[in-house]
Amino acid sequence: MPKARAARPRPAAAALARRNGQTAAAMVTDLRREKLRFDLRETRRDGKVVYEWEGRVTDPPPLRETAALSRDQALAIYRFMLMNRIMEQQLENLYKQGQVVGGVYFGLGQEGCSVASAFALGPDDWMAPMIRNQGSLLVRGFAPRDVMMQYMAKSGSPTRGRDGTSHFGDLEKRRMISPISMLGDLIPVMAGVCLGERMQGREVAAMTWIGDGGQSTGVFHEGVNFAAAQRLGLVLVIENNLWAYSTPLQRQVRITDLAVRAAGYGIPAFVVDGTDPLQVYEACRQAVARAHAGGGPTIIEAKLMRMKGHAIHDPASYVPPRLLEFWRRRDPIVRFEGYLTLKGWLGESERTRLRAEIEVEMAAERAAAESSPMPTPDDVLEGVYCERCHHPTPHFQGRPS
Ligand SMILES: Cc1ncc(C[n+]2csc(CCOP(=O)(O)OP(=O)(O)O)c2C)c(N)n1
Ligand SMILES: [Mg+2]
Repeated sequence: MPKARAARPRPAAAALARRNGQTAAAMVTDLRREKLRFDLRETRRDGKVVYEWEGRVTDPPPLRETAALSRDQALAIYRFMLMNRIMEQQLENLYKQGQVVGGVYFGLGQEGCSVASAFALGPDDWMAPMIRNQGSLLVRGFAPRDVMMQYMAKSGSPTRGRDGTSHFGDLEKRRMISPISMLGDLIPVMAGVCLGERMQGREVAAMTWIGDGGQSTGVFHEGVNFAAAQRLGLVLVIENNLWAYSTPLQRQVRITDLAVRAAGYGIPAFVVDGTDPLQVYEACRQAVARAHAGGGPTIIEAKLMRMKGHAIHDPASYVPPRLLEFWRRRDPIVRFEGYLTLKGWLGESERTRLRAEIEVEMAAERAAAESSPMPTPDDVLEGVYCERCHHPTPHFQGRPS
């Protein structure tokens, strides 16, 4: 009979947790000052599915203070948010004037999340925005005219009129991967970007965004798991805006906080109020620092609301009006203005001046976009594939010794 092995002493719970990684609960840090307490009830009226909102329309708490942002940085974020909103108002006007080829997508109510998350990236980090992250493009150095020309399919647009929405990137200067319309597929791409950088001896952060709908794809799982297993610096912002087109979150998943999925990959996550740019910045900054240190990926779930339809064609009549009213009170720009005013960083006259300045700037951007000619038929076959416009050279030949 084999000799019985002496029973090993049971490690203390704390030591066990250290060895096995943290527990699921410990891995999610909730930075919110307000928990959302409402539900949707699905009923039928005249044979049609109708959603009724069960909750109270309350006022939001003040924003969460962070020492991570200086006055100048906070004001820069505010300016980008305003630009984001005013640019989208111009895009809506351009569409209504028949100048847009195709649709227009808006990030109304999500400006604070788009801007503050991108703001947390360093110059060597990468990003890959989704359609609603037009604010992140501004942070990364694109001009509003680039976005406008893109929607108008003008020859001066980043894709020289070959695409009518957001499918453009900039590998050379801005370290930006073009959005991929197949939801979820940017995640493994960004994990691959981190891997490529590591093979060249650099640990970087690669940020991308995904919606509550997009996080249900299989490739989300594959991508996040790969990044986790390889400890790649993926920073994944889940913009949980409660609707995936006309499907409410409750119809799609049995969990309330999508961040808890992180435990399945053994990685940390944050839950933040997506209408509070300070929380978004704080969580993303920590995630970026972790990526730079080779610590692996982080998920940040931002709770917010898509304040318009899926795109301009969609009146979003399926959204209960009181739900919109609840979130209208959480307008990120209004909330941030309140914070900046309380801090004494933004006075009434400065606010008016800034807004007027951006209006003028945006009108000039629009005029420049309008004056760009449409592409001509003779070069329609050019600029789709690389015609020696790039000079790809292998950066990496073999493993670093
Ligand atoms: C893999 C995949 N499935 C379906 C679609 C079609 N589609 C485009 S956007 C969208 C809804 C996305 O909702 P969500 O991810 O919550 O993002 P939101 O629009 O709310 O920002 C769908 C289903 C797609 N582009 N890719
Ligand atoms: Mg959504």
